[in-house]
Amino acid sequence: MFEKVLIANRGEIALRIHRACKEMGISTVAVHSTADADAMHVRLADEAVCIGPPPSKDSYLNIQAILSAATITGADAIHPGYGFLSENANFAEMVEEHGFTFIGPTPEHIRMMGDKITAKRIAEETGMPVVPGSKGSVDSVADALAIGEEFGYPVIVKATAGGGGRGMQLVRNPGEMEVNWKTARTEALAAFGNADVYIEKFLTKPRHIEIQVLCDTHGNAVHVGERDCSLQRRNQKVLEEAPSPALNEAQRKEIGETVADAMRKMKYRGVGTVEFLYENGEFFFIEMNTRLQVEHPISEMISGLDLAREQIRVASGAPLGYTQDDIKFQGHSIECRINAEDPENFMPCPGKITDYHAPGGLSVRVDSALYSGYSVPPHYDSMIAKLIVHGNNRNECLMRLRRALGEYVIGGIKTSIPLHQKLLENADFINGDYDIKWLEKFVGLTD
Ligand code: MV4
Repeated sequence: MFEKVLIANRGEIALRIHRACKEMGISTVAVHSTADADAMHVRLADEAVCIGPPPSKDSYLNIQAILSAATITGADAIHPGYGFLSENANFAEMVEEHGFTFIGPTPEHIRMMGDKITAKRIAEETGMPVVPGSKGSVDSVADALAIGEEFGYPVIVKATAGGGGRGMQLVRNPGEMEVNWKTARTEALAAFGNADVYIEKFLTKPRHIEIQVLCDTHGNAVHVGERDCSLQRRNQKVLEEAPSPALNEAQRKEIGETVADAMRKMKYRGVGTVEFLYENGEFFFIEMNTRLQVEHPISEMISGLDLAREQIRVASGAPLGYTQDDIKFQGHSIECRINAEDPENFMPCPGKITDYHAPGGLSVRVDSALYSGYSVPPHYDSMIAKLIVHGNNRNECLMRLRRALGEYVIGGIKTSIPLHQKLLENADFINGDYDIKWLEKFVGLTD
């Protein structure tokens, strides 16, 4: 096992990884920008290294500075967290070349899943159901129109180097194809340096359901159930729940086993998430995320697994030590993402936290790096806390979540807590009756 891990991230996920390390007897190295000198992840870590000025590109994305910090502190491994360098295959490669272990998948798996056309081909080859559409990239208007005819409108044009909702164009009829196909290519080239696009049948009212997987380097793979992440606004998840209100036991087992089997076939290692659109009882693969995700805690709450710990263990070469049958799902869990933003207009609201009181009690978990007197810097993501609760069933979970949100005091800045409180009073949400379009209607803002 590693003796020292460098955590190449900030905020709550840096704390989450630090805590997993300490519970495994591993010492930790924090890295930070000058804006984060007083941050909680710096305070709790055994050692800390300043790696640059506030802008992420000069600090948390500064590969040379991070590798230097690992070298001077004698770290064995680097954990990238989520965002920043977590899905950068070149970074993973450089980490290994410098003699450190990258706590994540191989650079080849990251690269494969980062190219969405390749990801879809691999998904299909390993037996996962994919969204109907073009076989590879669509390089001419004529080919694009032929795909439209074959699969029927509406279709969606997506950038192969995109993902997470960036670089997509809806095409409702053949008349829109030429302009939208060209726009998609131009935007893809500008945003990602790669103009290649592919085309899929557009699903009009799907849910976003993702499967958590965990794999070791000995050929073992398990799934840790699903998360329903349909409640999003502008490609940002707002609230996630596990299990999905839309699935039954048999469906869960079937898609879970299909995904775990695919992971064994592709020799995936570490934790990962396979994203599907789910409509009319059918699953359609869209993307795979090769990182520990923001919403991993709800899967931990229903399974009892410590996914951060498991990720570190398998990265060190340890075998899982349990099988699918050993994983039992219990109850229901929901995560509310709490952002430093105006709950009315969603404008970011960084600033000083004047009062802070986190909720507690049975089955209530707060993953956050906040403290009273802390100043939320304006340079980074606005997510400042995750409130995660567990209940024996969905209703108990909802009652507990309302109770916990009511206890939460974050004074001095605006937060999205009131938005979550409104959401938890809504009949559609209470009934689990929502899809990926629902939240934007609810907040009364459409793109
Ligand atoms: C789609 C789709 C409908 N049909 N693909 C957006 C995020 C990215 N991961 C994929 N996305 C979508 N792909 C087909 N063929 C609708 C979306 C989509 C979406 C997906 C999940 C959650 C929220 C969403 C909001 C708008 C669009």
